[in-house]
Amino acid sequence: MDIDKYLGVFMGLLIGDALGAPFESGFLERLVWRFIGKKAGKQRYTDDTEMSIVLAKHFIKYNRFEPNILAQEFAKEVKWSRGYGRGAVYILKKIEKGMSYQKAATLKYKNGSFGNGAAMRVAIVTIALFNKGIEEIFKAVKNISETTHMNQEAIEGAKIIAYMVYMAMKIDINKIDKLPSLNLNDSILNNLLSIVSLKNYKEKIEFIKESINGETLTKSEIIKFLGNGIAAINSVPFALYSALKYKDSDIKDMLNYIYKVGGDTDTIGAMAGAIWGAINGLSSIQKATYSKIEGVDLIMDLSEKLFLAQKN
Ligand code: R7I
Ligand code: MG
Ligand code: MG
Repeated sequence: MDIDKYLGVFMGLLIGDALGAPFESGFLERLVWRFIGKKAGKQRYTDDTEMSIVLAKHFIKYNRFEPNILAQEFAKEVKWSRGYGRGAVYILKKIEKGMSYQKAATLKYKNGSFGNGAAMRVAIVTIALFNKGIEEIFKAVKNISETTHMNQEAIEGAKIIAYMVYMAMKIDINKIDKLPSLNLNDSILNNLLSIVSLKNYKEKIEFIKESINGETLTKSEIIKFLGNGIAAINSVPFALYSALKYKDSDIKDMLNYIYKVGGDTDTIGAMAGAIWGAINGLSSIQKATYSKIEGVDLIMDLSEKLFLAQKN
């Protein structure tokens, strides 16, 4: 596997998150971000990237994922200024005080959170375990999701993003022109459907299959048919639609489209950014796109270390 794709995944996630943060949610959130959204002149990243960094550092240290330790590490890192979900903060505070994640994760919502917090960081699981294959990745996705998200919808959303990144890593862009894009979209979506078990995801992916090769969906169509909110079921499908629709375009065009639709812009940007980066690699992103974003050197360093770790 090419290091450019490792860099592409993590940088795509960072870029989608940091550039999307100023557009997230409603008026109040955007107002707050106007005051705290810059750090030393650079655009701040949010919880999406922060949790991904924790995952990457964890894997680099242990060369595997240990959910109990990971839950503690997530908990230690939480800062309100990164814009965490309210349920996530609640759970992580309990874990920090010594409660097991198995207990904490269903305290606030009895079936566990259906938010997209497991899906937003899951691309890192795919690149860390890429050489181990998809079954190992799926096992880890479930275990890692459950440290904060016990809800089946949240876990399924994470599984979908993990698999999309996995398939995207395998696409050879030098050959993409020779493959009719129409067939590529169809085969990716068919593969995806084969691993999805929840009906509401299946329906949305079927809808994407029907619409992906037509006109780009408008804002109101996205909101009506796919959703653009904080629940995994309302953000994962839109992220994968955007990544497939814009895979041959500049990452900025994809992100501008996502930000215009609005809603959970940082997270949808992070998930789509990771998939886009897995297809195209960092070398396809102009430096100017990320030159004013916080954390670029760190993300590059962690991506390289993950790349080297998977060789072992
Ligand atoms: O899923 P999570 O980590 O949130 C990630 C989102 C991303 O957009 C980040 O950028 C950040 O902004 O937050 O955090 P949770 O708090 O677990 O879930 C997010 C929200 O979904 C919660 O604050 C609730 O509003 C809602 N939610 C639920 N509401 C009712 N019942 C999640 N699960 C439930 C539920 O079971
Ligand atoms: Mg965020
Ligand atoms: Mg978000």
